[in-house]
Order: sequence, then C-alpha cells, then structure tokens
Amino acid sequence: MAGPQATKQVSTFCPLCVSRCGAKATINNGTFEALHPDPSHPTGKALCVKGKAAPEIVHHDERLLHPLKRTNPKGAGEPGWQRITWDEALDTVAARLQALAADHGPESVVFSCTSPSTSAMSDAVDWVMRLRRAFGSPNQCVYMELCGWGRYLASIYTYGASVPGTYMPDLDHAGCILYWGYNPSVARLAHATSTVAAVGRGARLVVVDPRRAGLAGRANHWLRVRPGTDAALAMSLTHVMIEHGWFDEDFVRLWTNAPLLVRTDTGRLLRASELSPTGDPTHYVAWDEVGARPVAYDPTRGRHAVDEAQLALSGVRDVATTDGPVPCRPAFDLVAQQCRAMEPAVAEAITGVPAADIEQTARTLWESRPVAFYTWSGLEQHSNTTQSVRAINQLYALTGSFDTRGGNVLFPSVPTNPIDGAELLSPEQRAKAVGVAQRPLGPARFEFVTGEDVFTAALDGHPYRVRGLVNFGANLVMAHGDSARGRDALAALDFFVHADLFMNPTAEQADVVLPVTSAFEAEGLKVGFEVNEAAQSLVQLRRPLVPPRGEARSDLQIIFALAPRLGLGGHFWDGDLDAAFRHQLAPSGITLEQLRAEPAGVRVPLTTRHRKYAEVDGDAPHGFRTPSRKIELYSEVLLEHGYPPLPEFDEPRISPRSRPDLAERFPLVLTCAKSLQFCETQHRNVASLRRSVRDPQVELHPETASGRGIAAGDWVRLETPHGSIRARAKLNASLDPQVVCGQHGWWQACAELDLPGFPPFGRDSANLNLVLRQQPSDPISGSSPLRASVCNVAPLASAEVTVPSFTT
Ligand SMILES: Nc1nc2c(c(=O)[nH]1)N[C@H]1C(S)=C(S)[C@@H](COP(=O)(O)OP(=O)(O)OC[C@H]3O[C@@H](n4cnc5c(=O)[nH]c(N)nc54)[C@H](O)[C@@H]3O)O[C@H]1N2
Ligand SMILES: Nc1nc2c(c(=O)[nH]1)N[C@H]1C(S)=C(S)[C@@H](COP(=O)(O)OP(=O)(O)OC[C@H]3O[C@@H](n4cnc5c(=O)[nH]c(N)nc54)[C@H](O)[C@@H]3O)O[C@H]1N2
Ligand code: SF4
Ligand SMILES: [Mo]
Repeated sequence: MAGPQATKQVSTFCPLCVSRCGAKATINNGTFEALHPDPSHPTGKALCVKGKAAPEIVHHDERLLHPLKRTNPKGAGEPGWQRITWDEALDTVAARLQALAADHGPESVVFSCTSPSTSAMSDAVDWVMRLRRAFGSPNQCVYMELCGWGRYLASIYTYGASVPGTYMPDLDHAGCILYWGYNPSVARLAHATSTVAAVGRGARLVVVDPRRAGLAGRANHWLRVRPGTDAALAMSLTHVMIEHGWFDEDFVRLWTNAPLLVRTDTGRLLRASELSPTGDPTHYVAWDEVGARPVAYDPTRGRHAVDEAQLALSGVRDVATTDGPVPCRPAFDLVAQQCRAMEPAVAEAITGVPAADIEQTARTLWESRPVAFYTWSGLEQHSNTTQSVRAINQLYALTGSFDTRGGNVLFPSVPTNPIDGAELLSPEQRAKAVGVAQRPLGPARFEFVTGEDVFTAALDGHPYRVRGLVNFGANLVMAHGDSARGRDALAALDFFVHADLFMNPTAEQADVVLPVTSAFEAEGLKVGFEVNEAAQSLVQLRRPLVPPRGEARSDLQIIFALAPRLGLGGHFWDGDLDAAFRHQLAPSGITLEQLRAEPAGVRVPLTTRHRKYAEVDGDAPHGFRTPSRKIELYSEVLLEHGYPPLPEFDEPRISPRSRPDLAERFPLVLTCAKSLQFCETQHRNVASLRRSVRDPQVELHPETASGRGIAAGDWVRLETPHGSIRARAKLNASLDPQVVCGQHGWWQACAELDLPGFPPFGRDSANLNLVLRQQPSDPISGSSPLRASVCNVAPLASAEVTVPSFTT
C-alpha cells in the first residue's frame, strides 16, 4: 500500500528550453505529477507554463513508443508505418548509412538535430556532432543560420569570440541592459527573472523590438524598429556616441583596430612592408601624431610601438609607400564617416524610431555603463543579418564594457574533456561542407549547413547530392521557409532516419522512426548553466524520474547503440555511456557516482576573471583571436571575400521599399516571434498549453484590422507572394500599423480539447513557413528572410472559416 512516504521530491532541472530552469519534481507512487521551481538552483527562481506541463508531455497519448519502418513510397501519401524491433531498426540504419558512405562518401549523409534552445537536445548535441564527425560528414543542419549565427559565429569576425553567445550578459552587475531582437520573458526565463531584479536595483533597460513585448513594457527606452532595419539604428546610435564623445576612447585605441591605417585606394590595411622593403608584411601601421609618422604594429606583440594615446583616430594622411604617397585613414575615421550617414533624422526615416529616442538611448548607453547586451532571433532571420550584428558588435565595442564586470563576460567553466569529436573529422572532409564554396565565411566554414543548402543538395545535387539524413528530432519541414520544397527534398533522400518523441511532418518522410524518451525519463549531464558564475559552477546529472515509456530510448542511448554498429565503437567507449561520462568528467574532479548520489548537482567553486584580453601571455597581452589581435571594427577578412569591411545597412530584400512592384498588393511587413506556451513547432497537442492559445494568431494594429473589416478574433488570410495561410486576428496597438507579426509552427491537433490540427501544406494550412522563402538570404551567412517580408491580411471568406482537422 502506498503510504505518504510514496510521494517524494526529486531535484532536477527542466531541459525543455534554453533556460534549463532548476526544479523539483513531485513523484507520487512512481508517477511524475508536477514540477516546481527550485529557488536554491541558480536558474530555479521560476518555471514557465511549459515546464509546469512537463508531466503532460511525458504521459501524452501520442508519444512514439516503438521503432517504426515505412512500408509505402515517400511523398504525400500515407507512410504505412510498421512496428519493428530495435535490433532491426538499428541494423537497418547502420547498413544503409554504411552503404551511402561507401558509394557516395560520408559527406552524402547530413546529420541534424532539433535546436538545444527549444528542446532537451542540450543533453546530446555534442554527441550528435561526435557521431557525425566520426562518421566523416562535415554537414550538420541545426538552424545555425536562423538563430545561432549572429550570437555565436558572426561576432567572431569582430571579437574573435562569440559575443553575446558565450560572452554572456552579466545581468547581476550591469548598469544598462540592452536587448535587441530578444524577448527573454518568452525565450529564457532565467534571463527574464535576473533582468527584473536588475531593473529593481536601478539598472537601465533598452529594448529594440517592433513589438512592445515582454520587458519592453518596463524599458527606459523601447525602440520600435521597423523589422530588418536594425543596422541603420545601430549605426545611428554609434554616430551619436562618436559625435558626443560618448565612447571609451582608451579602450578603442588600445583594444580595437581603430588606429590602424586603411589605404583609401584599395581599402586594405596598410602593412609595414609597403613602407619599406625591409618592413614586415605581417605588421600593420598606425599614425603617430606626436612623431607625425607612421609606426608599425606587430600583432604578435599585441602592442603598438608608441604609447597608444599618441595614435591618430581621424584624418587623412599621405603616407610615403614604396609606390609613392598613398592617402590613408585610421579605420576609426572610416567607421565615423560610415555612421555619419545615419544621422538620427535619416535613421528615423528608415527605422521608424524617433530621432530624439536615438539621441537619448545613446546617452543612456554611455552614462549607465557597464552595458550588458543580448541579441537573438529578431536579428537573425534577415537578408542582412550579418551586417546588422556587426553594427551592434561595433556599437558595443565603443562602450568599453566588453568582459568587464557588468558587461558581457566569459564566465569560467568547470573543466571537462571535450566530447564533440572536433579532432575526428579530417580537413579534407571538413572542406566538403555543403555551402562553403558559395559562402566561405558562413556557417559551413564551421560545419553547419543551412536548410536551404540541404534542400538544394538533395533535390538538385548541388554541390553534390545529399542522400542520407540522420535526424534527432528537428522538424525541418515546418521550421524552414518553403516547407513544401523541404518535404520534397526529404522525400528525395535515399535514406532518412528520424528519432523523436512524437510524429511530425518531417518524420512523415523518414524510412525509419525511432522513439525517444522525454528528458524526464532519461539521464542528462549539464556542466554549467551559463547565465552567471554561480550557474556555471553547478554540474548536475538529471536523473530519470520515471521509466521510459514503451520502448523509447534516449538520444544518447541511440547514439551509443548505433556507433558500434557503424564500426565507430572505438570513438564511443564501445557503447558504454557511463565510461563516456567518466571520460567527459575526468578533469572536473567530480565522479559519476557523486552526481548520481546528489541529484541537485555538485558545485565546483569558480572565480570570474575580467578583462582577460589584457592578461599577459608571455610578453604580449592575450588580446583577441582575430588577425590583428584586436577587436576588428574594420574587417579585412570580410573585404578579402568581397563583402563590405564595415557594417552597412542594406534594405531587407523583400520589403515594400526594396520591392515596390509588390508593395501595392502586399503593403504590410510581416515578422514573427515565439510563443510563451509552445516551443517552436511543438506542444500544440498539450491541453494545458493549448487551452490559452487555441488557434494560430497574427498580431496587427487595430487600424490595420478595421481598415480591412477585421475584428479581434476573426479568422483571416495572411497572404504573401507565395500563397496564403489562416490565422486569427489578435489586435496589438503597440505595433506600427504597417507591421504584422505571425506565429510559425502550427500543425498539431489537440485531441483532449478537440481542437484541430492544420495541414502543413495546401490552402487550409496555418504553416507560416509554407508562404515564406529562404531566399534572398544573407550573402555572408545564408540566413533566411523570415522576419521582414511583404504581406497582406484579409478577412477569411465565411465558407472557409470551419477548419478541417489534420492529424499525423
Ligand atoms: N518562421 C519562422 N520559422 C522558424 C523560426 C521563427 O522564428 N520563425 N525559428 C527558427 C528557429 S530559431 C529554430 S531553432 C527552429 C526550431 O526548429 P526545431 O528544432 O525543429 O524545433 P521544434 O519544433 O521545437 O522541435 C522539433 C522536434 O523535436 C522533437 N524533440 C523535442 N525534444 C526532443 C529530444 O530531446 N530529442 C529528440 N530526438 N527530439 C526532440 C519534437 O518532438 C519536435 O518534433 O525553427 C526555426 N523556424
Ligand atoms: N517559449 C518559448 N521559448 C523559446 C522558444 C520557443 O519557441 N518558445 N524557442 C527557443 C529558440 S529555438 C530560440 S532561437 C529562442 C529565441 O528567442 P527570441 O529571439 O527572444 O525569440 P523571438 O520571440 O522569436 O524574437 C525576439 C523578438 O524579436 C522581435 N523581432 C521580430 N523582428 C524583429 C526585427 O526585425 N528586429 C528586431 N530588433 N526585433 C525583431 C520579436 O517581436 C520578438 O519579440 O527562444 C528559445 N526559447
Ligand atoms: S523556461 Fe519553461 S520550458 Fe524553459 S526550461 Fe524553464 S520551465 Fe522549462
Ligand atoms: Mo532557435
């Protein structure tokens, strides 16, 4: 008989999104009943509705419980799923993948997974990378171009590091917090709670967002930018800061490439070898105002030959080169000139942000230092993402807050052995990443391939035919623009295996489907919770709260069972997951047994060091991992690849301004945002979540609605040049009347509430990505323009208002 002691509280964390909130689970008689916040955990102040719905997700009727194989041809028809054993499933997968590698090279197989920001894939993503690299494929498709590029990779061209991806905002000490295209109230609860606390102690808050969403309501400055014009706004802020001297001049001289001379004839940075035949071609040149002469800068020393205070930041100098005099300007002079074109009044006309707000925000950024910032999806999904991100990176450098207390800080990490297998992929295979030839600086350089490139490779065989896909969850069809093309691309593959908790429109195209445990049925190791020093010091092994449903296995168990069958057991401890964890943990001094005994985790004391760039390595300051060892406001790397070396504003490629031919039929600008209740394309089947948002919504200004005969809650058609989908009107008076905001990810039905699903394709669809395209994309990164394209909204004809049910 179950007594009161049958109810227990188990320390854990919710891994359902990037926040990874510390939690306690109530287990009653072996049943997972509830999840509560655990305020003693560094990310445990609160849980969102999705975390509270965790038991419903675990126990959901639609969970996949057994491995399945397809018995009907691919395409639009019924797959004819047939239950198979794990042995048959894994043997089939291994045999098919090995055959593809032997016949077409391992690069013909793409590995994919759902984003760790929207799922528990943080448990396994490094192991998926390891499997891919051990297999020999350079192609990982994980939405890098849609939400990771700006934060993690684009900033490498400015800082030589991921800012704000790994240099996180130090919210606990910031004087000013800048959120740009980021809404932590929805996306990362742990950041939202820290921000509320920071505002409570007097920190200033600046939010740049077309919507007055989340914390924008509490911001000192909410800048309602027109979607996709963020670079113009950032340049204007930079201009105001430079004009007023509101920037950290010492930092800029010493730690950025601002003083380096640029040849006005070629745009290249001047080298010492151009001044004299004995000059070193690896040394750059700056202008010494005191000596009125050029002075060489040796990047291996990381310091200039004269006191940096003597270096010119402005003016044109005729420098005597071996080919005669060449007018040269300090890089900073070019930055200032470029941004001067974005006077606040000019920027107002482009961005819609009042000039006075731009002036005042620039003042706040300067006067309320240190500034901590974060950018995310609002900036990522544009045809001009890279330059927008660079413009903000440049602006941030001027504050001098980088890696200072209260700025963006690289918090220390508990030491562990890397397990992502970076050493396992040969340079020859790495060079074959799909997309690297068209965009050599883009995600493919880092082994991340874009959805569009994968679709093209599968359908058209460019640059070679992609034939296999190993996919841990990603709903590639629904999550990428041009969904119908995505479906066709997946249907064209020779072999596709998909591992998931639920069936989805992507898995529908698979040959084999593998059932995955929910995170609450599986172990998951988290080394550091990212957001601050205390969070980073915690190592936690999430314990299974309940046994796996059906025959489900965790992603890790699948990887460790598949690898030996692929002949890769040597890289995977012969399938022994505990041995792998032990290897990973070895440098930390923590044992697996300790972690299993302490579900709340083990804390390793860490101390944050600031301004690590100024620490001396040998006889040179550490500096930055860029060619010049400085923050590169001016990027010769970009120039060498034919891109603008300074950030510039490029009108979004399919806006009413850049496409006047479309503007009459599609006068509105469509952007999108995430929902609090759902992660991406998931969770519409969870009753407690669906109850509060029953139907897909599109937000529009009341005037925009009334002018079209639309009332709040009406079904409408959201039309783009590529077709139309349905949604319900949600009026939002904070929007610019020209801007509307849609939601992607609607397809699932909710049986418990008898609420319909929506077909992913066709006229009754509510799939936003069906009517968006992945092109024209950002020329540097291939980021898709999902956030600033032309559209119109019209009432739905009354005959169409009944929604036909769709289930998969
Ligand atoms: N228009 C538009 N499109 C977008 C976006 C947008 O803002 N607007 N956002 C983009 C972004 S930022 C991203 S990251 C992508 C997200 O795209 P996806 O990563 O594909 O996102 P989800 O829909 O959250 O999850 C996909 C699948 O993962 C499964 N899953 C969940 N947890 C696990 C797990 O632990 N293991 C396994 N194997 N499967 C699991 C779910 O059941 C679901 O079927 O969408 C992109 N698409
Ligand atoms: N509840 C919930 N949490 C999630 C997710 C989820 O789906 N649901 N998804 C996870 C994932 S994968 C990711 S990538 C993160 C994303 O987290 P966020 O980036 O915060 O997500 P979004 O809401 O898509 O976008 C942030 C804001 O950008 C604004 N925006 C739209 N267009 C523009 C623009 O052109 N310029 C600017 N400046 N802003 C713009 C939107 O109005 C929105 O308020 O969230 C993660 N967490
Ligand atoms: S924000 Fe919600 S879904 Fe994300 S980790 Fe926290 S409780 Fe889980
Ligand atoms: Mo994402």
